[in-house]
Amino acid sequence: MPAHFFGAGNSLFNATRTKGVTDSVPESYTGEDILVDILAISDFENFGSFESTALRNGSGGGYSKLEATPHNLVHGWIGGDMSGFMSPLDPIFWCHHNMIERCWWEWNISRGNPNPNSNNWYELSLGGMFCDKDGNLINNLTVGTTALMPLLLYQFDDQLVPCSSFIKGFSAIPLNKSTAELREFLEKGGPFRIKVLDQIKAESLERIVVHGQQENTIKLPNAVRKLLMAETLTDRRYILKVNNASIKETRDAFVRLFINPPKGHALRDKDNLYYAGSFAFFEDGKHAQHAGGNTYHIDITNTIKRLKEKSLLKDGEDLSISLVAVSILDGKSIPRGRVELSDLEILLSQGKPEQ
Ligand SMILES: [Cu+2]
Repeated sequence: MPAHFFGAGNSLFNATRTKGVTDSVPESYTGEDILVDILAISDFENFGSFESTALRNGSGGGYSKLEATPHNLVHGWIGGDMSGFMSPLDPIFWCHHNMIERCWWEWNISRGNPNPNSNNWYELSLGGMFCDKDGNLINNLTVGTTALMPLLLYQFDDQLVPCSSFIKGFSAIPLNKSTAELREFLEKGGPFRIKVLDQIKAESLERIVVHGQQENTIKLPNAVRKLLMAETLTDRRYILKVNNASIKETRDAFVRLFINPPKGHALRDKDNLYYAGSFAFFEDGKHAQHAGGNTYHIDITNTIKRLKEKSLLKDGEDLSISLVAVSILDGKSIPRGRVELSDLEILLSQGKPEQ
């Protein structure tokens, strides 16, 4: 936690935080290997979030890796105002979001992955949410406009691209695109979801309650095992879709998923052989029971490959998924009943986004 954000009388200080100047965000939330994995995802739907028709939950949206893990985890870990929808009250919010944007910049502009070519995304209004420098409400801002900001307003100083003369005093490092080409690329977008080749509901029974560092193991139907055992072609990916996940009372928990762990195996960190991914919550705990809960996409391809290589996933044997709820703040157990989800689906998808 940067020291600039602490100290009595400091306008950057916010007393509601649960973390102090001596704390560091755990490596398992935002470490280099975490970001390397996220930035390697080529479709927006699995990199950031799903297509949505409104900003808040219940609009058909869903969380993917950048948003479900580093974004949500840092919000919850800092705590206080930062853990919910009033997070911009804490000045450290702007640093956190700038870092998320830096990741987006790297993914979108440096690596050339397109933003969604969908009007639901591009034309989604942010009107009435921001002011100009004179304090007047801005009513005509859209998500699409924000995608152009690296060309119109500001850039990251180690990633300068050719831009308008608006930014003075920087010598731009040319990418292999001109300003006009880059603008066209940003305005046009591209395919943003991978093609689903096969889809199996793993569980659509009563709600699954996830609690503590105990196993919440769900046996998967044989059809799922068959799907996962099918030869893994290089351009195939396995995505676990978690539906209707919700959290009660607090929002300081996240869920880790493990595939086929042996009975009694201690399920703890991301370095575990069976670890498949995680997702965290970001919502107002008091109003968290909106219809439907949250949806998440978790790419489990690498875990499946690893388990197959080590013969820990075999034909003819049971296949299970274990879910463990962990406190974001201290890694400790979460009381029974705090986290619930209702069904899981496994999607077999094509690796590259398609129109
Ligand atoms: Cu945020």
